Amino acid sequence: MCLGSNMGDTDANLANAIAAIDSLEGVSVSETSSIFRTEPQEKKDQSWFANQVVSVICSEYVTAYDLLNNLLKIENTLGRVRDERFGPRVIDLDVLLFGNNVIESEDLIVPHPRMTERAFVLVPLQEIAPQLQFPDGRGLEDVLANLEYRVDADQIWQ
Ligand code: PH2
Ligand code: MG
Ligand code: MG
Repeated sequence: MCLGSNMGDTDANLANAIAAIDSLEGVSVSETSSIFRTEPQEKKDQSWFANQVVSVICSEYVTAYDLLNNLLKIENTLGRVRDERFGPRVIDLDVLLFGNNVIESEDLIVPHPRMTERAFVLVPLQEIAPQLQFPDGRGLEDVLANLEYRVDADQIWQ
């Protein structure tokens, strides 16, 4: 999943979210990327984000919807207020992939519909899963090669 924050103590928000995800029943955090400082996308006039990508191992009885609902609860607990779409947020927890599943329901779309356009997702993802393939068979490297972005140390412009 992709974690993002651009309000308050962003790094503490990410760390608190990871601890909360790891303490969910049947879910354990396996890999965590480093934290990147990323230029805001979609809505440009807001603070830069701290973004991080983590992978989790789920018990077989945890569904993508269980995960989604628990992530929404964690967002609320950490003080997320939903007002403006794409606007500033204390914490955003997005399911990117769920194994090789393809889900297109009203509540949840997996793979995340905008992930292949977002360097702030793909660059951290590459750190923890360089060999990753999307359900349609495309590799992470090919998808990144089609994007215009710049990485300098922990900063990502796009
Ligand atoms: N999240 C958004 C909109 N734009 N930009 C960056 N850099 N990072 C984000 O996490 C982000 C964003 C909506 O979820
Ligand atoms: Mg998001
Ligand atoms: Mg979200």
